[in-house]
Amino acid sequence: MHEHLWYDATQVHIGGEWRAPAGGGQLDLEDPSTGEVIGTIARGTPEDIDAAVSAAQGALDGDWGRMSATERGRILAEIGRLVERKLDDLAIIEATDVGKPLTQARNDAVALARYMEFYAGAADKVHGETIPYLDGYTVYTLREPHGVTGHIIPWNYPMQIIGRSVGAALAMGNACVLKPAEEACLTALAFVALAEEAGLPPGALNVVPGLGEEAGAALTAHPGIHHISFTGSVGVGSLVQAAAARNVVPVTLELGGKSPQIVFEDADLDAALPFLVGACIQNAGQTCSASSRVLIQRPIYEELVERMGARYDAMISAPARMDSNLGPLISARQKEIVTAYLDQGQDLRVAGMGSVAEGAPEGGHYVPATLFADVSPDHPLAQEEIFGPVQVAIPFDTEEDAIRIANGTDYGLVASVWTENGARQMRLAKAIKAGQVFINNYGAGGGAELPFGGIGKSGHGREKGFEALYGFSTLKTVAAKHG
Ligand code: TXE
Repeated sequence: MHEHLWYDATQVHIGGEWRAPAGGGQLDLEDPSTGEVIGTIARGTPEDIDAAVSAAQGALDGDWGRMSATERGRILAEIGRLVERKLDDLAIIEATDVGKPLTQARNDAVALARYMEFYAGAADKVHGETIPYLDGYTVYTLREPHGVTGHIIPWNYPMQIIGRSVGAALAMGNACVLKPAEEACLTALAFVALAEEAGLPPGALNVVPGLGEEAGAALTAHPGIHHISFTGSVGVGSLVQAAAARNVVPVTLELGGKSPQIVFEDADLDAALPFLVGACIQNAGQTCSASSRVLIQRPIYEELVERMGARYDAMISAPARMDSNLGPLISARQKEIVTAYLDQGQDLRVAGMGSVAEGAPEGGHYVPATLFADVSPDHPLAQEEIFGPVQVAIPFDTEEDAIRIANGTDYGLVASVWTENGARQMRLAKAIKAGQVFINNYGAGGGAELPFGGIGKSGHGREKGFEALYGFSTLKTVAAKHG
């Protein structure tokens, strides 16, 4: 499938060059919509990671390290323009690779361009400060890049995650080594080619696809890495943090969640309804911020469950190119995980269930979107991240109940509150344990400006917005004694 494209998926990209992975290994590239192998991708090795880290360090010691923040911003702006020119191509690549409907893949490409635009403008606006001190001193702070930053990303939103992590790291003048997921690495390779066409110096961004336990583990353990940004599962996040601890390197972990939407009886249900369902089933539920729990106050519970259920009944899982509201899951393994959760819900009330499109290829990884109702807050389906189009509805009576249930998981990524009562909005915004709380919306359109990250098992550190620029830099205090 690669012949008409501007990158080579069978190679790694290091120091501005395409090369065969050390060892020459290849991995199968599967189309999740059909289950068919449609090509191969490079199996990067620890040797490739080593070369990529050296190339990144070389860029820091060379042109990239000496470049002004304004100039870095101009390059990011140009990358954004090139991404915009390739929106349709990038959307098709991502839709094929991840199995997500074309419209959603196109939104991701638009978001990638927007991240470049945001971080382009921000690059020269991160300032230090002067600090009043003893007589005879001048004290000020400098914001400096960490150096070589490692980025390990998952398969669910490659373009968005590249935008928010690599974009911010480059804006601050770091040099990046990106290890995309083995299930979906094509847009990462497409991106680095566009970035260099836009003027990014060789070595400032290196992309090494490969297996997590091989290329990924080599990156996290590498002594030449100065910061690691990881998005993925809790289990691997904990391994990444442990590896980073051995080299005493800071990490940003973004690890998913069990995000609640809380609907009070005075809410505008017509406005809420599309968000209640859409925020869970987007990307077939494979979203870290998926709102997989909906907490509904008792007086409106039955009505709302019925209305949500009707939306589920109408949902059709279909191949990405058919652009229905739901695509397949990423892999046979992910389908197994989600199916096992559906089995655990056998005794629960099913309030709505979609179907798989007629003619959807047998080998595609489809599951019907499912809404379970009357689920106890401590049921595994209400506690564990499913990462599929599966949502639970939980009734509650009082505001205190709602807060207790919302906060009653190990996660704390996103939450939303639907109520017209302003005082209640403020109380809940404070009481809910999460990195982002939305009032009468969910996600606020995903704006690049909005800091994002979690607490608890959802991880730590913040990406997006200006916050990311602080995370991808270190602060130096300069105290000059001049008498
Ligand atoms: O994630 P992994 P998987 C959750 C979700 C999903 C589950 C498993 O619940 O069902 O995780 O998904 C790399 N050292 N999320 O298996 O394994 C790997 O190559 C270094 C939530 O896909 O965590 C890939 O690039 N790196 C999440 C990345 O880590 C390693 C998104 C993520 O893979 C590694 C994805 C190792 N030892 C899954 N092992 C979210 N927060 O959105 C793997 N990797």
